[in-house]
Amino acid sequence: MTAKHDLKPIAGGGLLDRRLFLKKGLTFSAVVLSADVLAQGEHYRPDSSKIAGKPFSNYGLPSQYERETIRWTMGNSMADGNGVSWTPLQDLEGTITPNGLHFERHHNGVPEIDPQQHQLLIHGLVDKSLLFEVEDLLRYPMTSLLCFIECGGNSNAAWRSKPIQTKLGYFHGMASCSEWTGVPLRLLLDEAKLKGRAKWLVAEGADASLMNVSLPLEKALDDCIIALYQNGERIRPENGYPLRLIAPGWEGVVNVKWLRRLHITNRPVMARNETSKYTELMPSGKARQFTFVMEAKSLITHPSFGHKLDKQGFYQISGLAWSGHGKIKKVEVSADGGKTWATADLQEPVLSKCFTRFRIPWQWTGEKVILKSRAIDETGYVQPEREELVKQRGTHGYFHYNAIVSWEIDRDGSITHVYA
Ligand SMILES: Nc1nc2c(c(=O)[nH]1)N[C@H]1C(S)=C(S)[C@@H](COP(=O)(O)O)O[C@H]1N2
Ligand SMILES: [Mo]
Repeated sequence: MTAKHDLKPIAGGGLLDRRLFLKKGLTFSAVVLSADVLAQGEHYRPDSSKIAGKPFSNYGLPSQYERETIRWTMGNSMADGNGVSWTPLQDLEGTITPNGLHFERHHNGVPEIDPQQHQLLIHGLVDKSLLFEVEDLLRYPMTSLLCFIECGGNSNAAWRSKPIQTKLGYFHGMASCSEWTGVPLRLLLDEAKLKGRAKWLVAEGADASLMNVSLPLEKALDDCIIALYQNGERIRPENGYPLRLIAPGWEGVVNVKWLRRLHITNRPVMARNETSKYTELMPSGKARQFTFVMEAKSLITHPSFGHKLDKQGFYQISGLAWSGHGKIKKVEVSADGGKTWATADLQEPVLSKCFTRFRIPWQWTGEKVILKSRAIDETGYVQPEREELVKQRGTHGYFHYNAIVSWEIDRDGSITHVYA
């Protein structure tokens, strides 16, 4: 593609003004059609228009030509069904993750739960213990919210001393974004009447791992929901059917799936996933614990590793940014390895604790360049460079990696992941 217009870069490496597309008279295709080709095109009858199409289907699937847009699955030997499947962020656009591509993280497989047999118990430091059938919850007032879920272990390969060469989704794809609908947790806790000493709740799943974690009641009463629906349909088994906890902006592990019990307590239970896991040894020799919020991050999804630029000229750089602290305020992009930055366009609506799509036009002149993106959230927090993050957190880290990601575009248009 070439754009013959006012293509004066606004930053190094050929970055163009984000408002370029608002201008009239842009041409993105250099080809001028001959009269012959034009006539042929006008009268051509594609094969698909010569016979009746296929019948209706009860549940739609993607086109057979999109079969490579799949989750990449990775089990481990710690337990049956323990592992991850990654969202192919490099192949998707917009902000919503299709349900079949939402990342998965299970500690002991996906349980098969009959909603008629499933119950949610709320007990402990409450005046009234409550037991809900799924049917009961379906009759409660509901609310919908769009938010990302990101595993605290997402991007952990980037702590390694050498940059991993793999597709974006295979090391940053433990993050997905959906519209979740369910009952505000506050409603249920108000009904149970919390005792004065109540400070925490311990949420437990009904899967074989009986995974449990502690959550401060402050968060539970703020914006958590007991979700029953995901992007309009009932939650998929992989993501917690028939119900799960959603704690917007907080690390994936507290979003307990197949939720069966909320035990109200006055202190955390010190479960495996908040002591031995999801804690981090800092350079001081002390460990951080209960680092719930996922801090601002951004990724250029296109172009990224595995894509190839086949010619010089015009491209649109596209990516995702999000912050567990609120809205994304700004995303800046660099095409010269971080020397100069230009502000990207943010796709509306920009929502709190939700994926935000950013885009910026770019003219590639065939030179070797390094692309980077950096997110700034509404608290003023700026996504750090890798060097800065390592300085703060040392190299024993595994969780909460959120440094700037750099892609090097070589002269032949191939793309490598670099630390720059
Ligand atoms: N019951 C239960 N809940 C769970 C888990 C689990 O294994 N069992 N995994 C947790 C972790 S570590 C993450 S990152 C998220 C992943 O949610 P997803 O599989 O819907 O993407 O679920 C959390 N909730
Ligand atoms: Mo996780």
